[in-house]
Amino acid sequence: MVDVDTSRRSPVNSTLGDSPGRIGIVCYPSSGGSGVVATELGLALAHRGWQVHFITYSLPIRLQGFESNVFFHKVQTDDYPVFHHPPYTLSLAVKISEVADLHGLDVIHVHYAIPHATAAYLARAMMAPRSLPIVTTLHGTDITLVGVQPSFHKITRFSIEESDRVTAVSDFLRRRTLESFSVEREIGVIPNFVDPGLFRPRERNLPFCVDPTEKIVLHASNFRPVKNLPAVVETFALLSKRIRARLILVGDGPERGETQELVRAAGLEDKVHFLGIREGMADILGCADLYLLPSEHESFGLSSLEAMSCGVPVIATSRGGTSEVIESGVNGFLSDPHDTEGMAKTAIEVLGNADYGKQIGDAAREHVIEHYSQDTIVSRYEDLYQSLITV
Ligand code: GMT
Repeated sequence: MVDVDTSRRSPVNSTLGDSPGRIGIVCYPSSGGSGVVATELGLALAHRGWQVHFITYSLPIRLQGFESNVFFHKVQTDDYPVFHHPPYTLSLAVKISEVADLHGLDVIHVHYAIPHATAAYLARAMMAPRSLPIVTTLHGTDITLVGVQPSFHKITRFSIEESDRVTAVSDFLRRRTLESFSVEREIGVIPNFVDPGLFRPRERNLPFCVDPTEKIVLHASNFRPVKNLPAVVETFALLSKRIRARLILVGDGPERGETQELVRAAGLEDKVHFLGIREGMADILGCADLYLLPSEHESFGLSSLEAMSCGVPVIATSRGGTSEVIESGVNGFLSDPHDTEGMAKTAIEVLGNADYGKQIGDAAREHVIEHYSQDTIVSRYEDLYQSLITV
């Protein structure tokens, strides 16, 4: 991987020998699901010979180390006292157009509509008459929470309309987008994916989980209100009255302080670990006994997919697109996210009966391998790009 100075190079043409092409990927570099999907997609494409250019304000969390065919372009914003906020969208648009020109990008794929799809639209307009096909992938809150806000609604709709291809990570999100924005265009569904070779069952190796008779309950998120952290703590408080267990919380965000307070108030400090943002999620997930994701809604639920791939039984919210992935009682469980008693009851059944837990976990892994393997889903994105490059 190279941090490229794009400012002094001459344009290259789009002929790349055996390489399928050059792609720019725009995403949020933080630990949120959209950035993780974008990064894993870019890395997988690079392994397939694509030249991949990440364009973000910092190095994406899963883009550590050096990889061939992978380039990183930092978006620099310039501040000035007159600005209340530096206009990131403009700096991003300029950077996209520079990278596209200098490296001969065949396509730009933006993850999370706001403001990335708008910046890509501006970049394409600045580059005319040279074309730059735009693929926009909608991930969830860009539509359900942010894009629908009055100050963003019109520009979100416009940017979706102006993209050459639009995908959503679930049919729930596709339908929600059509309803909320009255767009008439086609939106394809390409679900989240996982590498089952990496996300696999593992021996327990967490230093603070030394007691093999103690069950490990896990939750990972960006600690935003939509993740419903109080339900995680409440469910754990109820189940831990019956089962010897430990709760591991991975990630960070605005609700962390309140969550710590809830844990303290419930007298669970000695049983709950806050790990913060971590690399190596596969290692952590692979040794859990149960994964909780009681969000207010999830368009897909990438973290629960990763847990399922590790053979870990999941209790996830029933609101959103999770029912497209989980068949409740067969390869995981769906629950109203506020029914903490119901979730605790299910958790006790799963954790209290190792055979039952293994049955659900095995079914989950099998389901993921069959439908959500990286190899299969990345090929679908490649087909999408090829349909734009060859027209
Ligand atoms: O809310 C998050 O977890 C972050 C957010 C994001 O865009 O980074 O996640 C969304 O995208 C993920 C990847 O496609 C989906 O798996 C999540 O379900 C979705 N989150 C929500 O819909 C709340």
